[in-house]
Amino acid sequence: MAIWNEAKECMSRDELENLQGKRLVKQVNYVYHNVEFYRKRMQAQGLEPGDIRGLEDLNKLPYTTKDDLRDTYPFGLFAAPQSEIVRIHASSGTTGKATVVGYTRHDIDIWSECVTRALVQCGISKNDIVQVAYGYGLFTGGLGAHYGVENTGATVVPMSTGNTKKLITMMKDFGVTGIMCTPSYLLHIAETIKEGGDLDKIKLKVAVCGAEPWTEKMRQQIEEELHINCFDIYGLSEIMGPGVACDCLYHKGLHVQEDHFLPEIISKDTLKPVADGEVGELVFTTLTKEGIPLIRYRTKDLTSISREKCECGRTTARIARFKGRSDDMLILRGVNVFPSQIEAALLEVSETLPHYMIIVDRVNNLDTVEVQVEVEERFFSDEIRELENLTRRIEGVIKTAIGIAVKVKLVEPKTLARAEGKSVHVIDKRVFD
Ligand code: DLL
Repeated sequence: MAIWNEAKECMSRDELENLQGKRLVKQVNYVYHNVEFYRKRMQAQGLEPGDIRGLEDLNKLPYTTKDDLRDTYPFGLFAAPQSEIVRIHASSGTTGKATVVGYTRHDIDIWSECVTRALVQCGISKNDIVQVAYGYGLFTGGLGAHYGVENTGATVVPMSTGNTKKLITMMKDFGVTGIMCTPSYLLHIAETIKEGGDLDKIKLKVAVCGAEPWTEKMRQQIEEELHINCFDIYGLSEIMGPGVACDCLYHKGLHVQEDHFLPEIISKDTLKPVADGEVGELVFTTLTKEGIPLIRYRTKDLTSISREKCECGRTTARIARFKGRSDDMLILRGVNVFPSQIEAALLEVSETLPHYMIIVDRVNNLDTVEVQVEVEERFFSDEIRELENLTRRIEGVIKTAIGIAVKVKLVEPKTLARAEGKSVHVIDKRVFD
């Protein structure tokens, strides 16, 4: 029997934690004997595999970071020999080298299984036709989603990114019922569908979006605009790719595939675990990975965790919608600001369109922030006073949200660049040296 089938549907927490404990012991043994980096790290702390006897010993283990992956570029953290690695993905680092990950056949099967569970949770079955509009290639989004859709039995249409008109034509002609893409790209697709008067010609019912931070308001907006159910899927290439966690019909947090990925939330300052419900940095230990298993990997994603049973009946832990990343936090005039806070503030103003750009600069040693946001066309033909009033109103809403004054510049629809992959919402021109 394949190892991952040990996890029964809706195990009790005790059963699940028992399984996690056993898998943790096995995974720690595996990395100790197959990855020099981990052997040395553990030895430096006076740790032997035998010291890890279950979940209660997890906090003895050292953390792993993105820098560790960069420092061992390209394959230094691989535990399986090249002959067992059937696929490689890489994520582009903002600085320095890409981080490279490798999968064995078994890893790929588990990945597909995890995406399938997520899709089933979102109501997708073999009766669906699903367009995958994440980028195919080194990014995990395209291929990760692709094999998950196939494994579900649904029909996959591998669109990748890049041709919205063709995507919509096929959506209409094929009777596409599901789509997987970034939420910002789906908003762009929705905009194009409406412009073309195509809304009543599509059969779309479900979207499974992720790969970038977004707000609950944006999720609801997508649902309303396209008359569909829209779900939040999370993942990162270091741990697997899409499907590490996904929300359910109740939208009360993202269920973690806990039999494969052990989550912790830690304080980014003390690095100690925080209580359930408290916001901190999400850390994962892989439990069944063969290619590149990671122990206590610091994701830098900020969220909180709940281990209460969900209304949907699932017992797996849920992580809340992401509050941002500990490393995309902007410090503006000494104040910590997350771009998602500005996005949430903009969504409160009904006249704004969901496309914006935050431009940060430093003039005379003072941080300046300009938020460019698209508003409806009519404001540019109406009296200039209306435009000014709206600008002041938005500046007020943002100031209330983040505590500092920003300059708002309203721009016409379609002025700001549209993303087909991950959207870029911040341009930081400051130089820190
Ligand atoms: O973005 C994997 C993925 C593809 C997830 C498609 C979902 C859908 P990376 O390129 O390694 O992998 O980027 C991982 O993206 O640490 C988060 O900061 C962010 N992220 C991913 N999903 C979400 C989400 C893919 N649902 C990084 N909400 C992660 C917020 C997300 N942030």
